[in-house]
Amino acid sequence: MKGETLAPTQEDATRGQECPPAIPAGTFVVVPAYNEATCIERVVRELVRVCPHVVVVDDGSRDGTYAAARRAAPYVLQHALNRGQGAALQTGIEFALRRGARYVVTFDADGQHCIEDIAALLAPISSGKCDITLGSRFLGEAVRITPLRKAALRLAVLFTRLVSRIPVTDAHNGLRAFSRRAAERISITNDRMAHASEIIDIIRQLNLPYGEVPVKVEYTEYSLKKVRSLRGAVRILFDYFVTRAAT
Ligand SMILES: Nc1nc2c(ncn2[C@@H]2O[C@H](COP(=O)(O)OP(=O)(O)O)[C@@H](O)[C@H]2O)c(=O)[nH]1
Ligand SMILES: [Mg+2]
Repeated sequence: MKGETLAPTQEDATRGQECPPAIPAGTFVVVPAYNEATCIERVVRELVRVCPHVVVVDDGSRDGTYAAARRAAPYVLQHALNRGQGAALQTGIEFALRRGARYVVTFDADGQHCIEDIAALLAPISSGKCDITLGSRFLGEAVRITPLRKAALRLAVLFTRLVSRIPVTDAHNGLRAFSRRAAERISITNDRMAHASEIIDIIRQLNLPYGEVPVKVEYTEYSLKKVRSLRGAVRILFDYFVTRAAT
């Protein structure tokens, strides 16, 4: 297993014909969505311009997320009840695999991620360098966030490094990519937000080759409104240890 910072090569950038630019054929983008009616349609419309296989998993939203996603996405799945981001991702990944996905990308519904980063995440996987790439907002340009949020994210990184013993630089970034082989082997059992740490644990347990790729996270007014409270962070820790004890 190796964990390095990976930048795309020219050869990587020209691979793939089905969904230009530079996104390899057989890529499925899984978008977990919970109460994102105001932005899901725009996010999906931008995604389908670069990749035809976009799977939205409406996680039991109480607003118009499902209807908005249906207007733009080729595939929309729905949880009858809100189960959490981890469960929504697992549902979407299983669907993508059943549809024959060769690569699976996970992409948040709130417009925080940049479409241009997807190709860079996939390049090291399609060229066989690794099976998983994790987006890191701390490897590229300086991130413009409040000192408190930065401290919380750094703490999450420190915690992950200590507990999972994987030297990541960003522990809770929703932008990731998996080869089919990795997606088949990873089974997210933590329904809620602690799935991010669980994925990193699985990388270590299965000794999967992984790399980190610099990505940009856009902190829009909308996404900042949803920033988690201290109670939310404690809940993530609690969920993480419960899952760990059970596996
Ligand atoms: N907060 C939350 N997000 C969910 C849930 N289910 C799916 N999601 C989606 O998971 C993604 C990340 O959620 P968000 O709250 O923005 O987390 P953050 O960006 O990591 O702080 C978004 O696309 C949400 O719509 C859920 O139960 N709670
Ligand atoms: Mg967000």
